[in-house]
Amino acid sequence: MNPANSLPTKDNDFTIILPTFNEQKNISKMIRTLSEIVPGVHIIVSDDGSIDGTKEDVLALEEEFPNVFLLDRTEKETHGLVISVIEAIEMTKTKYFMVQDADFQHPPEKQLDALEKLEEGFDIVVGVRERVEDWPFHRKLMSKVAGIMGRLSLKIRRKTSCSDLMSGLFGGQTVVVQSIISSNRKTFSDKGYKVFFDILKVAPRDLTIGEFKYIFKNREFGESKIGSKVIWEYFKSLF
Ligand SMILES: Nc1nc2c(ncn2[C@@H]2O[C@H](COP(=O)(O)OP(=O)(O)O)[C@@H](O)[C@H]2O)c(=O)[nH]1
Ligand SMILES: [Mg+2]
Repeated sequence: MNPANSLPTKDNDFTIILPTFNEQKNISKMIRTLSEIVPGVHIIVSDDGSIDGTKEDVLALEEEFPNVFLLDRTEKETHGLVISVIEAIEMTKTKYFMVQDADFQHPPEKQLDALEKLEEGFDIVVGVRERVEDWPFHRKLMSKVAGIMGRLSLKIRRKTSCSDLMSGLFGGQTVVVQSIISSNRKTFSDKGYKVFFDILKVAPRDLTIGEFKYIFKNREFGESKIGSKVIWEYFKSLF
């Protein structure tokens, strides 16, 4: 890592939320990488009951990285990406937060771009995919259609929108997003997987959104858990 890429320690300002389900092959490397890029960053790993050693690896790193916290959701009644992320946002104590996949498909160095936008004062900050590496045609098509329908859905609701509603790389001013969540707590469906879109659906119209670009990388290790069932849940959640 080039030290010029690192920010000075900002011990209390920034939390990165990593939702995980069986990410043992990625999680330790991800925690180390993020801590190097943003020294002193707080990390919440929101794990939904992994059985591959993900949780054990996070616990083993907690001593070396005191700002790392495991939110172990194994015993919770409801599982799923949306609820895992929502609960992690609710417990965030720093001024800013970002949500990021744990599998390196979201380039961790882009957290510096995110932090810059957060410090500019945008309510919400989102990484916009300028390109997706090697997705099969059907997944690109579904993502495109989902984006068009999502924008339409927000337009009908007269809500603020952005160039990539399907991005999982997003965050914001913690108190702003926490207050959107607490006023609409019941609307966050446990089965959904696009948290960012669910938040925009219920957010105030004058919300400001800052964007930065990134390339959605291929997964190096482990497998995707997002199948056609969750995509169907998303389509149902549109209207
Ligand atoms: N907590 C939690 N994390 C999940 C769940 N499903 C996927 N994830 C995590 O969410 C991120 C994105 O999931 P992934 O399967 O890579 O989806 P894809 O990149 O859209 O194919 C990864 O860090 C996964 O480990 C879930 O049900 N609960
Ligand atoms: Mg992935």
